[in-house]
Amino acid sequence: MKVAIFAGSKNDLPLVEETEKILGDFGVEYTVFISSAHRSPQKTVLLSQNLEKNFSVVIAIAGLSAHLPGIIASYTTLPVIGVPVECGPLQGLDALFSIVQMPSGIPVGTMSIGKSGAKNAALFAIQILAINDKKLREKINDYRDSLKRGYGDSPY
Ligand code: RP5
Repeated sequence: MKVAIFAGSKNDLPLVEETEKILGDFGVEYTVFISSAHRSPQKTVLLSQNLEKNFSVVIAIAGLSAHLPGIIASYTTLPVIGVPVECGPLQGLDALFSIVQMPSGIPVGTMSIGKSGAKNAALFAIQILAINDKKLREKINDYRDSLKRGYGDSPY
């Protein structure tokens, strides 16, 4: 297993699917865990403490007062990528601030709110794995080429 995907609620699964699709397209193995930082804290801690046996990168998707990525990051030295869910009265701005404002010493790589963040989390995880995987790096280059073909040369 290479990528662990955490979601704070089963209601986050539509966003998880965005991440899964890209990992699947690149042939990267993953496992999905539903575990809340607040409603199932012991389960979250136990899972986080045992990640290093089977995983290389973690993606944590959570909304509202989104402590899930930070809690996981405090229990593992694997890179943790956080994705804020677009939900609740603040539409993900609360989750973005929760995830991005980690105290010095315990980093979480924070993606943008919602679908684009969920997709980029997968791509970022793949780029981390590709450091030691030439074939995966080639796939990323092919993917980037497909972006160029779709949108022309301008990054805008
Ligand atoms: C977080 O609170 C979850 O990540 C979810 O996005 C949000 C709302 O959870 P539910 O009440 O929809 O289960 O824990």
